[in-house]
Amino acid sequence: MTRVLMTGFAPFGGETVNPSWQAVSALGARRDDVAAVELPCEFAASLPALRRAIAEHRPSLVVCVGQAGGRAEVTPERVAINLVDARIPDNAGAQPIDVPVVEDGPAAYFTSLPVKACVEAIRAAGVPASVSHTAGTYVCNQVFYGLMHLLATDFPGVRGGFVHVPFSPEQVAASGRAAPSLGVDRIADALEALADTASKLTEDIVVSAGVEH
Ligand code: PCA
Repeated sequence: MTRVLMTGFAPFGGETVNPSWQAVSALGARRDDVAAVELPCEFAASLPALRRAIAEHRPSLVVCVGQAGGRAEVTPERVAINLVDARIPDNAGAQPIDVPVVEDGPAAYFTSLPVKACVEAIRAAGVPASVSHTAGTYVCNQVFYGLMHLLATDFPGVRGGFVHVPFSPEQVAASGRAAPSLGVDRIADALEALADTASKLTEDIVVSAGVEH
């Protein structure tokens, strides 16, 4: 049985909840083979916490999840870049600008999740989804890049990737902002479909996920 480590983030940017952790903890409660761990939304502490979680749980698959407020879909990320450029301070007050995640690391890493097959499986579970080609330049991209670097250097054979999820309805209601949202149970359904697909498939399917910008 594949053991999956799934992480979500602590609330940040003035929010009181983070849908990534709400959904990941719900899935961890549903499934014995999914270990759920919350990461701090702090540049200095997030990757050490991720490394500890991988060392403790020894998963064969690692899926890190974060909030992308404003997105309407669950978006498996395809590429992590070696760059931090923080829009707002993190939860420890740090706001690094234009620094690499890993000094002298490669410019980017691709996910090792079959993101297109995962998108199809999430849609089949009734949740809107699409492949994303940018995880941003904040803590989520840092964790995604750091995860892929860690797996490449220290945990051969372990696969991993990152997924961004929309606001939860309670966040939108609390702020009164006109932003799309998805219920936490539906996000958990999406993450479950993604974990099951990624556990089964090592090669992605060939369908277009290209977008025009
Ligand atoms: N989202 C932020 C960091 C933590 C989170 O949940 C991001 O997209 O970088």
